[in-house]
Amino acid sequence: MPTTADVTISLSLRERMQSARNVLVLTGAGISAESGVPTFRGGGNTTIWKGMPFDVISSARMLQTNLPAVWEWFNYRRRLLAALKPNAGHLALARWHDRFDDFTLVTQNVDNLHQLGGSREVTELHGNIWRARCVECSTRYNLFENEVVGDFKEHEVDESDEELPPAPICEACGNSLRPDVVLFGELLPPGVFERATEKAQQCELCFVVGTSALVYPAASLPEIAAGAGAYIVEVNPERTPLSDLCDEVIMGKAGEVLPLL
Ligand code: BJW
Ligand code: ZN
Repeated sequence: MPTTADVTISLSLRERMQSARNVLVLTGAGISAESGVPTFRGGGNTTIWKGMPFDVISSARMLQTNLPAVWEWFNYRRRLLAALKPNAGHLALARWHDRFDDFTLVTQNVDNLHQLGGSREVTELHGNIWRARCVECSTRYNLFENEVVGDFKEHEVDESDEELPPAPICEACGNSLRPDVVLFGELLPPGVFERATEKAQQCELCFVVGTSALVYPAASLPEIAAGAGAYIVEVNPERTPLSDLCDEVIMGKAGEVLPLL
């Protein structure tokens, strides 16, 4: 399996890019790293927030036991994101919508940067950090641009032991709102993974960009594409558990590699 360490694009891949009609891209946190969004894992590190690994605070269990803490973690992340912009990797993929007859962009990211970069029809496997939904009636709320929604207000991150503000309340039914993201131990939104699977089975060329490929079911999409005969290309400065399955591994940053393609 060729590994392109100096970020030159193989002739075979160039030719495939020219002839492909049906292309699927799966992205992860790494594509947003060059925008300044911290990744969850990578480089031997795991994101820790207030002493909690992210898979503890971003979990179904934490939602049940401490919803205000979950809100605080997501408020903190939204505040970080508000100042960040899509990078050359997001912008390159946005152009691919017009380049291929059938282009599917599937992201595990909740940061909305693909959409801000001009991508349309983004399949969001893990939801979107700029939405909230009611735990009871599932009414959805838009949190864009720090908009105040219902009782929801942004709260400063408080390092003290003071009691956290309660979760915001649903205007429709009075129950609590939660971030509209998929936490560990939760099911993906109905139908979303099924549609992505269908596209993975149909694509000729599949790119896996900036994901550690550790989280399922997202990481199974390139496996499904490979099983159906697609040519798989990974773009990541580090190898992942999927690297051996790939036909080509381009070891580089998404913002540098994708514009070259
Ligand atoms: C660059 C770069 C640059 C750096 N350019 N690259 C099978 C076995 C065991 C467990 C399971 C299983 N199937 C399912 C599970 C349970 C679990 C799971 O997968 N666990 C594994 C960790 C073992 N999955 C789930 O719980 C899922 N639900 C589910 O399966 O439901 C059924 C079920 C229910 C109950 C029990 C069992 C099954 C839901 C998963 C939801 C994941 N949610 C999160 C948090 C979202 C909210 C939030 O934002 O906080 O989603 S977790 C976190 O990881 C986030 C990400 O979308 C996801 C993936 O991470 P990603 O994108 O790969 O980022 P990193 O940081 O890991 O990697 C970054 C990469 O970028 C690195 O490789 C860098 O090298 C690279 N990079 N700079 C390109 N410039
Ligand atoms: Zn409600």
